[in-house]
Amino acid sequence: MKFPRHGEPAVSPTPPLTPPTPATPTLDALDFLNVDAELTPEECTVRDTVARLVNEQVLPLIGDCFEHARFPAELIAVIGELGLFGASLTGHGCPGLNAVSYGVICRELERGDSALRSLVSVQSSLCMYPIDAYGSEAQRERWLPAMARGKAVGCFGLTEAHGGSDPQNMRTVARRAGADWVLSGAKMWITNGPIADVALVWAQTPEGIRGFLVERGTRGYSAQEVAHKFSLRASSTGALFFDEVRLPAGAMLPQALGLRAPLSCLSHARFGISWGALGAAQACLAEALSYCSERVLFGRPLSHTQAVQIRLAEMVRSLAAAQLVALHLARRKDRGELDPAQVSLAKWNSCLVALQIARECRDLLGGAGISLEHVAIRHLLNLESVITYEGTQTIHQLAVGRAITGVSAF
Ligand code: TGC
Ligand code: FAD
Repeated sequence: MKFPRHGEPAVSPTPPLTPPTPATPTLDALDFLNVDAELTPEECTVRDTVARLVNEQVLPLIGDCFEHARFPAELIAVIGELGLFGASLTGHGCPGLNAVSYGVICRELERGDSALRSLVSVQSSLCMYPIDAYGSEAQRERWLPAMARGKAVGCFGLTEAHGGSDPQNMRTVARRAGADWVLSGAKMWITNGPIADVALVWAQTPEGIRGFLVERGTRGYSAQEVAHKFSLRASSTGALFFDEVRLPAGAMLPQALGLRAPLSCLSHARFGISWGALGAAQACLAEALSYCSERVLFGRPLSHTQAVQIRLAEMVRSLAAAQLVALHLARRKDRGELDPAQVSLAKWNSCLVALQIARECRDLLGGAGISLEHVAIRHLLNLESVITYEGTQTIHQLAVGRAITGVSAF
């Protein structure tokens, strides 16, 4: 045995590392279980159309919009021309696409930014859907064709400043004044509020909660942008104020009475979020994969280390499972078999999965992860809103808890 002489290294120096062999992935991290292979040709066409819009017209500008808190209003017309507003509705200029197609639209848009999915969620599920389901024919004709083309924008005013989780406790009221109504109160955190041509406002009446269509410019109605947001900065969010706003009888949605009506709209929008949030997660994961395969530390790319592969694999696992849940939910929705508590489970699951993935990806990028040069921090900050609006995580956990125990613990 040869002992090292004084001054010689005890072990031979590490031989120079051979350059890593080029990686050849065999499966797609963003769709590990090939869930998209289950899409019909029509659903694929919808996906590819929205993907092109996002790649060509959203991604080049969205980082700047986020940084400067600018809502990209120029995209409204483009989205309208593609028929993405009110896509699930039939008639009045709407294409009558199925639930999977609506999900795919939400996913692709949110791969760009949650602000754009928010725009479409509110316009489609929270404004056009209730006008279609609960409105008069005159209200449908007045608003649906214009909203479908992006010529008019709507918003949905349910939340009030004293507690959005408990909308039954709203203080906005509408009282009858002859044939008219007089609306008083305020709404808070309303997506599209400052830019909306029409606000669907939910108010207490002597008969129960009712919905009213309030047009921009109506005397006593004003909207104010919410400042200082550090999330959804490319979305327009506002407070709405109603100071004795006089509305004609035709402003009330005749078929909507009670909290059931706004909650039914939320079921549609929450379904869309269960797909949408996964688009944000895909964007973050794609970025982190590429970064980790190029970032060389300690002589090898990050993606060649066990710890990083385990973290990437964990993200793929939770994303793939959430994708299956979303697709299953969509097919059930198309068959009319969906229970609202199932939507709660999916909305909660997708938001949590996406938020965890965004945070993990942000971390894998190290210091670069806090820069808007990369997408992770933007999606991470957006997802803090997405997990809060349309019912917080706790609200959805309690909805699932109620469904499995029969006891309401809200
Ligand atoms: P509850 O007793 O549960 O229900 C009252 C009536 O409504 C029916 N119902 C539903 N119907 C359809 N779809 C649903 N999801 C429904 N949930 C309940 C229910 O059957 C009942 O009908 P009926 O005929 O017996 O009267 O009412 P509750 O007061 O106990 O409410 C429970 C709770 C907490 C779940 C509800 O208040 C709730 O969901 N709170 C969260 C509020 C929320 O999500 N707000 C969202 C505001 S909009 C928004 O955030 C838009 S952001 C959009 C974007 O930018 O993308
Ligand atoms: P609260 O209801 O005050 O909740 C505070 C905390 O208490 C939360 O953690 C919640 O989970 C918890 N909590 C509540 N109840 C319970 C309970 N029983 N047990 C245990 N914990 C509980 N609303 C609209 O109407 N239209 C819109 O277009 C819209 N857009 C939005 C856009 C953005 C960017 C944001 C941030 C919000 C938007 N909202 C909108 C409002 C959103 O729906 C509410 O923020 C949400 O419902 C929560 O209400 P809140 O903020 O008042 O929180």
